[in-house]
Amino acid sequence: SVEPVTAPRVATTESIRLGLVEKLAYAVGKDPEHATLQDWSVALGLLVRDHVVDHWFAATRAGYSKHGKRVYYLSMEFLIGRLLNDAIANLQIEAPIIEALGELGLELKDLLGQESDAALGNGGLGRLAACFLDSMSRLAIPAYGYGIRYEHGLFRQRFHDGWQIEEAEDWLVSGHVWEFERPEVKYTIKFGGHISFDGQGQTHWHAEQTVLAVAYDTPITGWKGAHVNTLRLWSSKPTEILDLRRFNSGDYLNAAEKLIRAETISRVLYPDDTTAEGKELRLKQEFFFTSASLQDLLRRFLTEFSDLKLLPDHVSIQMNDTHPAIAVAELMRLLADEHRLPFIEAFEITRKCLSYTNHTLLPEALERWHVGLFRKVLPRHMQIIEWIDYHHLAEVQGKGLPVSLDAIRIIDHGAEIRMGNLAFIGSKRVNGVSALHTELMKQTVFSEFHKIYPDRIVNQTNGITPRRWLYECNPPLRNLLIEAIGTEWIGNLEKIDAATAFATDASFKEKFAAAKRQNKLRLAAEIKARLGITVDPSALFDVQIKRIHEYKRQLMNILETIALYHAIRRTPGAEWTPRVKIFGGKAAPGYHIAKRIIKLANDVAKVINNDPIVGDRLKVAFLPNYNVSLAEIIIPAADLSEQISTAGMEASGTGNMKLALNGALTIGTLDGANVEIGERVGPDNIYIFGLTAADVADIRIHGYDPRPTIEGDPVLAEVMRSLVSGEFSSDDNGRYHGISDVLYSGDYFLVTADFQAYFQRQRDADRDFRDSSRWTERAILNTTKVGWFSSDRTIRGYAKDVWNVPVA
Ligand code: 26Y
Repeated sequence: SVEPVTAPRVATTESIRLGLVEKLAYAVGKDPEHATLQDWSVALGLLVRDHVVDHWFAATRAGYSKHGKRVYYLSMEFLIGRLLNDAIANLQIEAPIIEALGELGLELKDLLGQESDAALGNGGLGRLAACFLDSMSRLAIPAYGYGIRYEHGLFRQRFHDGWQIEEAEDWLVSGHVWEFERPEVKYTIKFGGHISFDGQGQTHWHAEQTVLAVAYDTPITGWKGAHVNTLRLWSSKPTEILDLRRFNSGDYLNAAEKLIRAETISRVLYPDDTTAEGKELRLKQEFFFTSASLQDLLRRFLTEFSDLKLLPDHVSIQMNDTHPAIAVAELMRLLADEHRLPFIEAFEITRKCLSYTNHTLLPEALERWHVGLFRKVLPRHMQIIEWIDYHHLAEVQGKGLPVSLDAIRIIDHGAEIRMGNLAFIGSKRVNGVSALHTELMKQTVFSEFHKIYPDRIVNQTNGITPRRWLYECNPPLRNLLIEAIGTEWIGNLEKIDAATAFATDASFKEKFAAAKRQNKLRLAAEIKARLGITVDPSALFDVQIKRIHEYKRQLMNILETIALYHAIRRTPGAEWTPRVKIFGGKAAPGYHIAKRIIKLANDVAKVINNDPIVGDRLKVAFLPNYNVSLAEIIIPAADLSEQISTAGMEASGTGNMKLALNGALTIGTLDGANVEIGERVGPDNIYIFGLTAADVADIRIHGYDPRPTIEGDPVLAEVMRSLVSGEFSSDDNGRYHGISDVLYSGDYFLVTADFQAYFQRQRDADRDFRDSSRWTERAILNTTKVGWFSSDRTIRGYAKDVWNVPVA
């Protein structure tokens, strides 16, 4: 037998230098004379990967020997970003690498910049899944992430004349060193066709189409390499390579048709995170990765155990939103049809294994499928869902509780399948992602379910990994913290509170401000390089970075920018706090208003940035193609964090946590996790304004007329006039009439209702920023008081309240 690798290798400058040159030669096929930066980057990636693999094997062996419970995190999206620096940081091998590269005349940061950004997600939900993988490794929970290996991740954004243009993303084109293809790990996935029963209790699904799901594994290194988990992504492949009948008859091109049809399933990430379109391909993607994942985990379970009744003791499956909610029916199908368990037993087991996280209350984002389409794609699952719906209804009726039965049906009036209801009924626990959001879940979408199952809904407030979002992205602040309080906070962020004692220490304050300035210089250089705009690094950097959506109210920020611009022009000689408004974010390609909001921001930027009266008092920079790598540059440089959603609409937010941790003060509404951030940093260190969720609910009931609000506020009225007059669109005066109309007629997101309060809080921030010493103290307190928002804490919560697994 082959001896397993026992102790992970040690990195020395010498071993790294020799290893690099060897990888360059034998894995990349280049000699140092002719190697490009990209070649060196791949060589370094492969070398670091060897170190990761040593730790990975150790973890996998330990997992098998313990026969414990495994956690499976099913998610359509994993917004991972780059992995090289993350692995180097977690393994603590940066110093020898920098030295070895130096000897070769290379710089680490140049090589890091060569890696493509794995953007297999839209935004918050996908990035949360990536932070959770990191924390599950940190806590040594034996876990697998399961998702789709999209050939093309989220589209790349560029601006043409200020309008968003989407381009195909191509992360795999120059090779991805982190994944291991597992051609032997493959499952058949069926679609369509019909069902027959053979009279002996056996059900047969005669599929119309079958494809293969092939595994690709990426190791996820935990802090100090103590544990490494696996992210397993599925790629779709045809079951036969060519249609031989067609091929032999000379029809070469059409012989490849099935191949293309099969590979289409994992071709591209759906770029919409707000409107759930009932598209067939999307449903196929959801079933494709869910079925492959469940087949895989059942196979793993059955290599260790034989009694499927024991499944809930060894398996916890988390559904990241409803995208994998078909798992409820698919697990039942596998248990009942394939493994011959009675339906009722299959249902019991299923409900003990699965749990569901809800990330949104927006009705348009809740998934529903037309029964006709669903039956066509998944005929057997349609039958199973009908069984669950009927069985569950009878169960509830039996309890005689005063609930609306309409609200708890999975199949809504025989026409649509509500995936949220399916997920709820099939789950042991259902959780929201912030205290407020969980409360609203209980009161709104799931209120009837909550009456029946009062213990099922639990809260797990989101978190972020401190490794990527402080240690890796902010070296100046990281080093300062280590100097002041040591290194414990990196693996245990709540310890960062120890630095609170330094908030009034003159020398620490000075160093903190210097670190912020260094980060701002880095961002200023990026703004210069990407947009040609020169910004003053001592100005207040005011940052709003997130997907563009009306409920997130980038529009309100732009209107405030216009109001400030008007005020500066009126009295340029007054005492102004120089500000740079920084925006980043993508609009879904079909979301026309969101795309027009981007155009407005760019139009406003053009006018303001070129107005000599304004000069350095105000600049506006919308950085294109916001992604994880750009976030890593923007976040450490922010002074002010815009979290200004209409109260009740942002489930949690996680950018709010990243920005606060990096010493930005929040200006925000009492929405999502802002509420909990405010509780921790204290009211003096956050700018809260505007309507509460309760106020918003009230207004929605009584109706809102924006006109008196607009006309009663001369500042807002002037801003509105500028939209209509074409002040920012002289080439097309009518361009923003539509936006003006939206605000005048109903203003669903209550931009005008919150404008005045927002404008006032912004002026408070202006005033406070001028006292730079005091501002620095408050920035420090933001950093030191938000340790609770570590995703390590969140995952401990899931481990205890949802999964019932031990943690390190
Ligand atoms: C069904 C399809 C249209 C769809 C695809 C993606 C629907 C929703 C999504 C993604 C939603 C999402 O990213 N939600 C965000 O989740 C974060 C993590 O919990 C929250 O912090 C954030 O408030 C929420 O908007």
